[in-house]
Amino acid sequence: MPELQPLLQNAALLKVVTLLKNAGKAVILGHCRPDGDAIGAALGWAEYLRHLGKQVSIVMPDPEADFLKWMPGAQHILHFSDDEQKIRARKAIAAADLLCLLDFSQTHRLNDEGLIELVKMSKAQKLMIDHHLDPDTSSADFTISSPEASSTCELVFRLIYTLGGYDHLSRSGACCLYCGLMTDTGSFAYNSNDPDLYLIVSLLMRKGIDKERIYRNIYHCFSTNRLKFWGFLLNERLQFYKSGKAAIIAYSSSDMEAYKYKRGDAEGFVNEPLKVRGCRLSISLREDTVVQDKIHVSLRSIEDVPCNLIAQRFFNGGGHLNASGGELRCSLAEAVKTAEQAIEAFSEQL
Ligand SMILES: [Mn+2]
Repeated sequence: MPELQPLLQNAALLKVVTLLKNAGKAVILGHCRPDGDAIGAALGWAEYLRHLGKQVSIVMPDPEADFLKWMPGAQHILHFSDDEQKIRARKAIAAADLLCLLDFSQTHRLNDEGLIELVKMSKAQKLMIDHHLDPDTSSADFTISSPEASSTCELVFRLIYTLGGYDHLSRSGACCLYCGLMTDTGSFAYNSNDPDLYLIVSLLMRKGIDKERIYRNIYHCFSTNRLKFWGFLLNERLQFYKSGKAAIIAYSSSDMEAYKYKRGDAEGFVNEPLKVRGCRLSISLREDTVVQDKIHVSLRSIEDVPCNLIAQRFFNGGGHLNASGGELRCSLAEAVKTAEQAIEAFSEQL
């Protein structure tokens, strides 16, 4: 049976051990609009830190989508966007001697000036664990960055395993970490060719998690409105370009209103066009429901089509090779034009 290799060795491992040993009160932070990986990693890591005897709070800039609320422990996460919880979050951060920055590589991903400032000014030791590109190592005392990892949950699992914490991992903790592995790989459809990933899955399964139930909780949780909204987007708002090699989905806040859109309802839709044979790039443009002329951009691709470069050059964003995001400040119609230019500019690579 192959063995899972340690995540860190020697000096690096010692540094993390020392960081943890010196900490009594920890706060775990994740990125805005936290996904299954951010929430899963935070909950899994929190369990381990509590096992070490630390007092732990989890602070997210804003709430997770409804389909993640069932995750064990999610109900105790503090949302900085909530006035009452913000007070508790501020207190926890002020009292913390360790801040763990999970699933983001740049503090602007906290997306709240007040929260960013709190983290920057904090005298606590900071540990960043992340798998995004270009980590801002200056924002943490120690950074575990591994862009080739499937997910932050994978890194957190490997770290817990390396630190000897696997035996103490509970079924709930395993369930949370599995969620991140599953959601960040589209249920092992991409970013998941590392054979060691399945060693980790096996080790998580040995904790008694019900992965079929987890799958249903995450993916088979549509409201009737959401499913009909997807049908509407497919029929009315999806355009193909370059003989089907690229796609743009553009929808307005009034489209969302018509289908009683709830946060998370469009989650995953950007992947749909890639189901078409030969489609290699999908760009989704979503109008903000509150701020005028603000467009949320999401990009997905396959193989060597560089979403991250397209996001950088055209959409004020970045991310991974096959999954990136960005933002435009313009009308939806102008955003479509920008996306068409992006497809034109990268047509050689399609
Ligand atoms: Mn992630």
